[in-house]
Parts: sequence; structure tokens; C-alpha cells
Amino acid sequence: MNQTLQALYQSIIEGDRETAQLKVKETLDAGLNPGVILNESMITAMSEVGRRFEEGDFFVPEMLISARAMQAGLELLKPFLQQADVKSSGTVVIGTVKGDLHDIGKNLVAMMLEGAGFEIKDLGTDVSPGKFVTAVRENEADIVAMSALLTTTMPNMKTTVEALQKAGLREKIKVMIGGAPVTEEYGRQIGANGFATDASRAVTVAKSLV
Ligand code: B1M
Repeated sequence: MNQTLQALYQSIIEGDRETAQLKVKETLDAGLNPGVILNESMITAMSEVGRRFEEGDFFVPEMLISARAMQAGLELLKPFLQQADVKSSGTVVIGTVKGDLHDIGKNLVAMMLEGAGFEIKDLGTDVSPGKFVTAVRENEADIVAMSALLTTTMPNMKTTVEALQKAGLREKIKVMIGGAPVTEEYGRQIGANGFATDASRAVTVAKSLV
């Protein structure tokens, strides 16, 4: 990792928003690829935060300030991650499932889908199955995209698929899922139409669904 990427990585771990933004600017000015900045420095930093949390070196407040620094950096990176002049590819209702407050991955997926021409209706975090159903109906969505970061909230993806079925919407909508603990196999089990491991693959999957 070069020095500026290393400094960006460090600023996210330390939860230093100003430095994170400054370092994103510097890496962009130096002509580094936005995907490299995101994956090799920023996402790697969040993985390290998770590792420290598991080891008991970090607690929830540290995770939270790191997340804020990450979000601040992402704000600046956003226009560079998105493609220009793309036409509407369909409407996506996206959210993190009920009980789950993690939104960085979901925001990245939303950002990349928007950049690829999808209309995005972002429901935020802790989204109940009923709220997904209402939003799908109101927005005449083509895809419902669910994110989960906790093994305990993953089952709410299944509950949401069941709620769509009950509402008579399941045949009209494609369901796409992702998030660190989510697997392709789990997607098959709950009858999802698509699964992606990261935000750029999410774009490929979404395009293949519409
Ligand atoms: Co929490 N957290 N957290 N956390 N957190 C994890 C997820 C954890 C793995 C940490 C650990 O123990 N190593 C662990 C989960 C363990 C498990 O269930 N197996 C955990 C825990 C336990 C918790 C709490 C329970 C802690 C507590 O309170 N004791 C609590 C739960 C709160 C709740 O949700 N109800 C909690 C809270 C938090 C904060 C609020 C402090 C904060 C979130 C802030 C925020 O999001 N605004 C936080 C953070 C920051 C993390 C870690 C460190 C980082 C997550 C992140 O943003 N990663 C995380 C550790 C880790 O992931 N290694 C951890 C970067 C992001 C870009 O990656 O979200 O995976 P990710 O998204 C990826 C892919 O997964 C994919 O694309 C993205 C990249 O391109 N993707 C999709 C995501 N959604 C997709 C949807 C798609 C397709 C792809 O299609 C629809």
C-alpha cells in the first residue's frame, strides 16, 4: 500500500474524519483508481476495525467513529465511483433488514447502482418486511435489494421474501441480497433471484435481473 493509501487506512481506523477526507482528496489528485482507493485502503480499514472489535481491542464507540470517517471519505469518492451518462435501468428499493443498523455496504451498493443508471429508493436501516412491501408497491420497483451484516438479522431477508409473497408481489419483483454473512446458498434457500459479494458485482447482478 502506498503512503497516502496507508494514511487513509490509518485515519479510518482512528476515526479521524477530516484526515480521511483529506487523504481521499490526495489519493484522487495523485491519479489513483477509485476502486483501488475503496477496496485496498478503505474497506481493508473497516475489516481491521472488525478484527480489533473481535479481539476486544475496539468497542462499539470506536467502530462507530471509524464508520463515520469511512462515510465522510465515501462522500468524496462517490462521484468517481459512478459512471456518467447512463440511462435509467429500472427502480431498486434498497434497505438494511430489520434489526440491523449497518449501512456502509448498503450505501455503497446503492451508490454504485445509482451510478449504473438505476432509480434508487433507499429505505435506510432496520427496515421491516412491511416497509419493503409498501415501498415496492408505491415505487413500482423492479428489484428489492436487501443487506444484512449480522447473522441474527439475516433471517429477516427470508421474512421479507415471505411478506412479498403474501402481498402477491413476489412474481412481479426480483429479490437481490448481500452482506458479509450472506451466501449464495442462503439466497437459494430463501428463493432470492440474485446474490452479490460486493457493490460492483451487485451492479452486474442487478443488470442481469432486469
Ligand atoms: Co457491527 N458488527 N455491530 N457495527 N460492524 C460487524 C458486522 C461484525 C462482523 C464485527 C465483528 O465482530 N467482527 C459483527 C457481526 C457478527 C455476526 O453477526 N456474525 C458486528 C456486531 C456484533 C455488531 C453489534 C451487535 C455490536 C454490539 O452492539 N455489541 C452491533 C449491532 C447493531 C445493529 O445493527 N443492531 C454493531 C454495531 C456497529 C456500529 C453501529 C458501531 C457500526 C456500523 C455503522 C454503520 O454502518 N453506519 C459497526 C461496524 C462499522 C461494523 C464493522 C466493523 C464494519 C462494517 C462495514 O461497514 N464494513 C463490521 C466488521 C466487518 O465487516 N469486518 C461489524 C465495510 C463495508 C463496505 O462492508 O458492509 O460488508 P460490508 O458491505 C460489503 C459487502 O458485504 C457487500 O458489498 C459491500 C462492499 O462492496 N454488500 C452487499 C453489503 N450489502 C449488500 C447488498 C447486496 C450486495 C452486496 O445486494 C443487495
